Amino acid sequence: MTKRVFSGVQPTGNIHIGNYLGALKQFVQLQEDNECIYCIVDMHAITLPKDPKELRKNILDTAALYMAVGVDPSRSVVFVQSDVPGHADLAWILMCNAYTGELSRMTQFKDKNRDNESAPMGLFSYPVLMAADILLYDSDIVPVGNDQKQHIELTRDIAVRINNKYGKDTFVVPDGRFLKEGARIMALDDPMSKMSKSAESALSRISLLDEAATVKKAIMRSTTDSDGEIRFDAENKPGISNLLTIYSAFSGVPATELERRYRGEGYGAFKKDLAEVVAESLAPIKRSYAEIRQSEELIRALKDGEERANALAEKTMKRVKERIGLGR
Ligand code: ATP
Ligand code: LTN
Repeated sequence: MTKRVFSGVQPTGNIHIGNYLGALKQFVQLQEDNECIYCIVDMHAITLPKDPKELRKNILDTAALYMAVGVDPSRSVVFVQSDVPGHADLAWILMCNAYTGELSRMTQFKDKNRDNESAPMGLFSYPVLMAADILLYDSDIVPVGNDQKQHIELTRDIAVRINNKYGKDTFVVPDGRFLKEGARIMALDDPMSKMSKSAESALSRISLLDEAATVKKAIMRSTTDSDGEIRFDAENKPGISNLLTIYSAFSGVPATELERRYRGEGYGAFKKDLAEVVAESLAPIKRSYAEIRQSEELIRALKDGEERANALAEKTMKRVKERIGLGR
């Protein structure tokens, strides 16, 4: 039976190989035998202040990147979150069924909320909007990186809670889908924290549109250890283990085989080869991106996605409002 798949990426620029290996790569694979819906979550992006011009540009950049990595808008629904009013509509209903206690335990909120009193409400309720994104489309599967595990659990909890109150088939209870390899790519300059779009140092990440020379510089300078052995050991050798994961994910060669191939070699030679593997993998994405970003097809695809997503969302909202007793 085909399953319904939903996921989203924030249009915040700097989409990196962590986003690709943790999420976007799965988006493409799942299209083969599922009904997929992929969203550019622009309403999530404004939980922290954004320059309007830059945001608008980033929305189209992100949509073009989806397509450049292989998301096919004729098979999957590709659309912009704010083009579908159902997301905010459902988020309110879910907010009335979410607890402030469970939201204050979300680690992403705790990380970004340094100044308690002036943290925007949106930052606090962000995971509820994410739950609305997912539940609005009766999604079965949500492909994401490991950092989203807690948000998926919350989505499931809210769905079950509402089903218990208003009827078992009000919402489909979704499952997260995390890859074994690539679900958590670490920062190149600090392998103890995850690779992030928002980290200050550009050398911490490899963006999908980086030039080969930039890729090489970031990898050659990446933090490793001093024992000189190319061996996977995430606990004691997080830097080299992260590089092995990246190498393996891009080349398809298992990490154990890479260990064997590089036995006795120095980190320098290994890093040089890795830089080539990554740059070669990114080259076709970059070419295809440049073409798609300028094409009319991009705007047409998003318009078509908007219509298809709204049709699905309206059906769910009608059902949910009926169950809850909203409207006439
Ligand atoms: P930031 O790092 O600034 O918090 P982000 O990259 O986590 O932003 P999104 O654009 O919403 O934010 O993430 C898109 C997808 O990429 C999500 O599924 C997320 O789990 C995944 N992802 C993000 N960072 C990594 C990473 N380092 N490794 C693997 N997957 C990741
Ligand atoms: N919260 C996610 C982005 C996101 C998402 C979603 C992912 C918003 N809505 C729905 C999957 C499904 C993040 O910060 N990475």
